[in-house]
Amino acid sequence: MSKPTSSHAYGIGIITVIVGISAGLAYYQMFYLPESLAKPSVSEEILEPLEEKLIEIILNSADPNQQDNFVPKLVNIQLGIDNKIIWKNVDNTAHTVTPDQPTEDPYSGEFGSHGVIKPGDTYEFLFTEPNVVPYHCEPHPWMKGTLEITKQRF
Ligand SMILES: [Cu+2]
Repeated sequence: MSKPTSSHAYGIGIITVIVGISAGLAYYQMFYLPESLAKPSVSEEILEPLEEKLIEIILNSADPNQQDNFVPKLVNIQLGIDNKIIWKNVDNTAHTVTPDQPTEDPYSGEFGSHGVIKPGDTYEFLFTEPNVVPYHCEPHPWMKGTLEITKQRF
């Protein structure tokens, strides 16, 4: 006598769970997922900085006895001023720009040249957030540089 009632309640319970899961999935796909995949909004002046910062990989950089390789070695960068950095390899050996620790910019993604920068080639990266990034050259680990990215100073 109580059996039909309990199986009825059981059925409603299952439907409730299914509806709940579908609603959750729909929310995840329509709202949560696009938002988490979308790039963060970055102000126009940071996306289009006034200047580019040039770092040269100078001749004979592969020589461990040569002091200078990434020139300049320590670079202060201001967001909105010169936060687009270009490495130009003016050496006759291929080099890399590789962060000492994996470094990601929320807008530009993973920092570092994937593969080598051949003689005459460039590698560029746009930083959009303050950070301190020590980096090196993978084949010649004595080649070291540091970037200090700060907010614009007025
Ligand atoms: Cu190198």
